[in-house]
Order: sequence, then structure tokens, then C-alpha cells
Amino acid sequence: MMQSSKDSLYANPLGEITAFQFDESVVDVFPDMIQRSVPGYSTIVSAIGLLAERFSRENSNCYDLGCSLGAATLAMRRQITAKNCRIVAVDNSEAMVNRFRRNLQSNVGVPVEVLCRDIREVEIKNASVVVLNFTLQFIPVADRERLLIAIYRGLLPGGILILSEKLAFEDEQQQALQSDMHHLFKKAQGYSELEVSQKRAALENVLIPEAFSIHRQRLIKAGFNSVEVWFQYFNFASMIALK
Ligand code: GEK
Repeated sequence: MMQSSKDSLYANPLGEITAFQFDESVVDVFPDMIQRSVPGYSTIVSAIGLLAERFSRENSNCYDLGCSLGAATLAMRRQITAKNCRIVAVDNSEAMVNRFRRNLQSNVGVPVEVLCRDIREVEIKNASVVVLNFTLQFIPVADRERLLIAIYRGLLPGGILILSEKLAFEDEQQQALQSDMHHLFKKAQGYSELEVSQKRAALENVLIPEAFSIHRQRLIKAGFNSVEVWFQYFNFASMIALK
């Protein structure tokens, strides 16, 4: 695992909470932050490797969209055995991409191309595997369908989209319970009440979760013929959509 400093970005009272950004200060603490904030994160990353082993096809591309420091890319690279595959990892945070490229120095095995681009503008083609690991939630809701259609079109028949997201719940009682449980999870990971509440404020209107039924409907509308949740831990889930 990559080295990471402890995340204490929201540990002290901040006069004003600004919208969360994936900048240099976040990059420094990112592996620790995501590990302690997203229940099941490392299980999901490992499983992405296994799914890539199963679905990657000879002479095809595997995409990691919103790659951050490349955890999913590295998991795929460890597992892919199909010949002549290439991983395209994309993120629009320059700070993330620079750090990932630096960590990737020994580019052995499956070749990895890291692009500093908006995932809405990257052409997806000849893809056997596409990963959106906690990225779609940061894309404006109005743009999500178009992106999923582009992914569907770029996938080869039999291809897979792995979509991990923070979920919202239509049932109010579930919404309240699951988000309480997430806060308890974060406290058990060592975050204080203040850190949890300041982070929540910073992510307001930046991370927009939707219900599984909305994701499912939109994926089906985009063309996918089979959509299922393969993992869920409180309000964090990972879905599989098949072409
Ligand atoms: C992991 N997948 O460790 N274009 C490109 N990148 C974007 C865009 C966009 N429009 N919007 C947001 N991002 C990773 C974790 S983190 C999830 C993904 C989290 C990028 C953003 O810069 C950030 O690096 C990533 O999406 C989301 O498996 O922090 O909760």
C-alpha cells in the first residue's frame, strides 16, 4: 500500500468551510482518508482486481475513471493475465495525477497510461473493464446519464462496469439509520464529531449520493442488460453492470 500521512484536515475548528477539493493537501492524506471514511474500501479495491482478472480481454483497454492515486489500477494490474491489455487511468486533479505518476515509476506488467482529464471528455473505446470507484458521485447529476451511455458504447460485448457509490435511501428511516451508522464507523476509525461534521459540510453539494433504484434504472436506460449490487456496507455499495 502507498505511504500516507494521517488525515487531520478537519480536526481543528475552521472559521469557514469551503467546498471539498482534491488538492495537494488531500493528496498527502488520501489513502488514510478514504480507508477510514469509506466502509469496505479495501475489500472493494481487491475485488476490482479479481473482477478485472475475470473480465479483461486480450487486446482490450481497462479504464479506471477518477483514479485518484490509482488503488484500483494497481489492483487490476496485479491480477490481469489477458495478453496485450492496457489500463487507462484518468483523473482531473493535477495533484492526484502527479502523485500517482510518481508512485508508478516502475511501470512493469500491464502498461498503465495516466491521463489528467475530465472523465466526461475521455473517449472510452475497446473496453473490457470500466471502473468508477466512488467517482460518479462527484459528477453533476445532469451529466451522469451521458457518461454512462459513453461507457456502455465503449465497452465490448460481455464487458463490465464496476460502479461503487455512496448511496442514498428512499426510505427515510433507512436514510437516517445508515448515515448514523456511517458516522459511527468514522468515529470508530478515530475521527472526532467535529471532523465528521466539518467534512460533511465540505462535501455538501460536492458529493451527491443517489438511491440504488436510480442507479439501476439509469444503467438499464444506458443499455446495460444486468445490474446488481455485489457488496454493501451501510450506505456504501459497489455495483456490477454487464453489457
Ligand atoms: C480509488 N477511484 O481510490 N473527471 C475526472 N476525475 C474526477 C472528476 C471528473 N469530472 N470528478 C472527480 N474526479 C479512487 C477513489 S475519489 C473518491 C476516487 C473519494 C476525481 C477526483 O479528483 C478524485 O480523485 C476522484 O474522482 C474521487 O479507488 O475521494 O471519495
